[in-house]
Amino acid sequence: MSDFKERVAALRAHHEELLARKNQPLEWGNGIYTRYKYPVLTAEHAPLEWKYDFNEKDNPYLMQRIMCNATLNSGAIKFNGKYVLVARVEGADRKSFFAVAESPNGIDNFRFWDDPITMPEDIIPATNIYDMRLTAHEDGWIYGVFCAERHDDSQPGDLSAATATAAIARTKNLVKWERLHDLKSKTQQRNVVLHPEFVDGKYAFYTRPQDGFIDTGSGGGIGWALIDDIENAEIKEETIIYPRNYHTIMEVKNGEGPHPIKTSAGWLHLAHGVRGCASGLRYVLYMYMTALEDPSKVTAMPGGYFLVPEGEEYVGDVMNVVFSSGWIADEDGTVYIYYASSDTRMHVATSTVDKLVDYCQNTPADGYTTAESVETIKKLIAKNKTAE
Ligand code: M1P
Repeated sequence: MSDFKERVAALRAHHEELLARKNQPLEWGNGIYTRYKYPVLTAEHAPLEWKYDFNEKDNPYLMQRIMCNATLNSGAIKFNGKYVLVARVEGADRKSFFAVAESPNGIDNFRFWDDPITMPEDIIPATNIYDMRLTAHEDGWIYGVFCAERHDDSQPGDLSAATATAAIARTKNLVKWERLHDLKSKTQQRNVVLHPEFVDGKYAFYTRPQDGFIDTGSGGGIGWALIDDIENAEIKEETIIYPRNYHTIMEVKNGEGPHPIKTSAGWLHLAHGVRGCASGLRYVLYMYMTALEDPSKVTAMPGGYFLVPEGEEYVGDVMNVVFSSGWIADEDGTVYIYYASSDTRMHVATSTVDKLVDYCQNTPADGYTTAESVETIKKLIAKNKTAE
C-alpha cells in the first residue's frame, strides 16, 4: 500500500473509532435526568468526504480542504425507527447549514447521511440559516422552522447589523425540502416553533419577538400566535405566554426549545433562559407545562434552571451556554433531550415523561426574592422531619 493510502486508511479507522464509540451514562446526577460521558455529535463526526480531497494527485499532503467548526442546536425526530437529528453544522467560514445524522439507540453511534441538506431559498436569499425545530404536524408534513439571518441593509455602515426572521420549510423524507414563505411579523423573530396540532383549526406557533438581532428589547418573552395559512404565514396577533422576569434565569431573554411533548397531564415544554453576568451571557435550560386543551395556558412553572453547562460543556465558541432545539419522546416514555454546549457540540440526557411531569409539578416555583427561597427550603426541611 502506498504511503498516501496508508494515511487514508489510518484516518478512516480513527474516524470510525469515534463514530462507533459507546456512550456511558454518568452516575450521581440529580435524579431528574441522566447525562452521558461523551457528546453525541461533534465537528469530528462530519463525514471525511466533506473535508478531504482523497485524490492523491490533488491533495498529496492529505490536508483538510474544508474544515468543520461545530455541530450544535439540532432539531430531533424519530424517523423510520431511528433517532434523527437535523444538526446545525457550522463550517470554518462561520456559515451554518443543516445535515441529518441518525443513531440506532439515541445515545451514541450517530452518523451523518452522505449529503448536507440543500435548503431552497425564500424570495430574499439568507446569508445564514440555523437552529431548526422539527415538527411532525397532524397535517401530515414534517416542518422545519429555523432562523434566516440577513444583513440589515438599513444600516449600511455596520457590517454586524443583521435581521432574524423565522423561516419555514416542509418535507416528507428529510431529503427534499419545500421552502414556504418566511413568517411575516412586525418584529424580528428567533426561536419560533410550530405546535404539532391544530389549535382552533389553525397552525399554532411559539414565537420570540425581538426588537434587534441580539437584544429582545421590548420583546417580553415566549409568545404565541395562531396562523391561518401556513403557506403565507403571518402573525396578526401575538400574546406573551411565558414572560421574562427580574433576577431570574431568564432576565435577559428566553425562547422555546423543541415543540412540547403531549402527556396526559398537559404539554411538557423545554426552553432556554438567558441572564447576564461578569463573564457574559449565561444560557441555561428550563421547563414548564401548559394545559392539554390550551397549549398557551401555563399550568406549571418549576423555578430555576433544569440543566446547565457542566465540566467541559462550559468551554467552546460561546462559553457558558446550553441550548436545546430537539427532544424525542419514545413510545415507552423515555425522553431523549438533545442539547448543545457552548455552541460547539451536541449532547444527550435521558429521562422519562413521568419524571419530567413530576419535576414540573413538584419543583417549587421561583418566589422572586431571597426571603421566599429560604421559606421554601424551610418548608422542605420541616416536611422531611416527618419523613418515614
Ligand atoms: O449563542 C447562544 C445562542 O444565541 C442565540 O439564541 P437567542 O436568540 O435566544 O439569544 C442563537 O443564536 C443560538 O443559535 C445560540 O446558540
